[in-house]
Amino acid sequence: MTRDLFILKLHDIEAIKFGNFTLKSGLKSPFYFDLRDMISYPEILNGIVDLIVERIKDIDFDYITGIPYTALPIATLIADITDKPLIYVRKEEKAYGTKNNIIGKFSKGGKCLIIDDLITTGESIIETAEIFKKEGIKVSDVAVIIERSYDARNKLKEIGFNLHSIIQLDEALEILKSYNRISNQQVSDIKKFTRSMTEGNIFGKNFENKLTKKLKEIIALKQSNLVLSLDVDNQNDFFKILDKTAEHIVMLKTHIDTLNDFDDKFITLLHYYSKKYNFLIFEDRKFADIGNTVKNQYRQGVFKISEWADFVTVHAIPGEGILHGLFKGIENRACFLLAKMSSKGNLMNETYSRKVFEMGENNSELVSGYIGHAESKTELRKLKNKIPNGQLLLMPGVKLQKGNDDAGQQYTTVEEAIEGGADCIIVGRGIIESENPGETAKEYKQKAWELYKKL
Ligand code: S5P
Repeated sequence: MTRDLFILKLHDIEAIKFGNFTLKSGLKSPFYFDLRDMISYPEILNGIVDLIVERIKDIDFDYITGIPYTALPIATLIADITDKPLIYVRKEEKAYGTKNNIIGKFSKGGKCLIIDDLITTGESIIETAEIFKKEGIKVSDVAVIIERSYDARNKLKEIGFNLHSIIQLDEALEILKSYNRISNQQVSDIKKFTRSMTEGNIFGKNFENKLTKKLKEIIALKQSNLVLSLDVDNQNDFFKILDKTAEHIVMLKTHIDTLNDFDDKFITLLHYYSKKYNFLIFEDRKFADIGNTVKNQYRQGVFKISEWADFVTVHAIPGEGILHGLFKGIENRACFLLAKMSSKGNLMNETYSRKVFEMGENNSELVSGYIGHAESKTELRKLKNKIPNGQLLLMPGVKLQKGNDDAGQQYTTVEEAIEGGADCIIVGRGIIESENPGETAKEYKQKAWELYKKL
């Protein structure tokens, strides 16, 4: 069997699937591999055995093992063809008697070839090799069917193992694409996903901090993606609107310096509402100075923002010192970086946004996500695809209808925002200028959630 045919057959039997999968770690993956059922298809099983036998023909080894369960029957067939003794590590540790974790006959000093179906982190291969090592069996070669992470190859190399794979993820994608089984978009989504998984642990790395997690929990709990931007100039209007809208929102965004009658009571009441209705507080301060200055702006002055706001907005333009200045010594606070503004003619181009994402990824304990706007869902999707896994995209400039204001604000619709990948929509005047802000907030919430659920 050729490698092309093998991959197509795996796709036929749904051992390779594409879509939207939630992994054990909670990460959303655009693809999923599960080769367990392959053993029930003799043609596929024989095909892969032939491909592996061909791949390992120049390797010198005394024993062969397969990592239970999936790779064990495969290794058995290979043992037969290559005429090598089969041994394997029991999956459950033996609870009594001699602590013999290796099944089969072997002598110390022998060399064992390990077979596995998929390699992701390399952890199970390393664990197996450790057990062999304790019993005096050497390991230097590992053969796998699908290699879906490149970091694992380097990790194995560092400890002296050669990895022989039948097919790498990128090759499998190319094959499936050339037979029209998947689209270019899917290929680029998957590549983006695997690229964003760094440091060897393909499914472990997630750039999500505690506050991001909390916000995601509230989104799920309240079934809402709505952030209300409550831009009014007095407390009376502020709390009148908040009272009607609080049950529908996941986060309240403030511009505290536009209130004419700010006092400490404002914060007390704001906290009361945030607890009662379970939303987070987001002061849209847009810090943009050197670390030392923002440190004081954040902690001091009339507003003492660091004391009450869960999140703030930050411009990345001064460099990452701004993040260190803001958050040094402060716990349970995070920010959103401005990646692409909604105002007409803003100077944030693609290169700028990419650098912002890099800064956010490198400081993910402080950065929960990004503010990004695009006129269409295609454009927004492009932006979203560059965002590190686990971090959020919040989109301002959203109304029920497209349009502009007379000061450069550009609006696009809830559909474009959510279908383009926004995790939350930030809505201000669309709600607060309506006759009935409570009803309108509910309408935005429901509309966004319906679309979000379908993704
Ligand atoms: O690019 C941006 C970033 C932000 S945070 N464009 C924005 O409009 N915002 C903020 O979102 C803006 O400061 C305002 O508070 C809110 C949008 O309000 P609206 O009334 O235009 O919906």
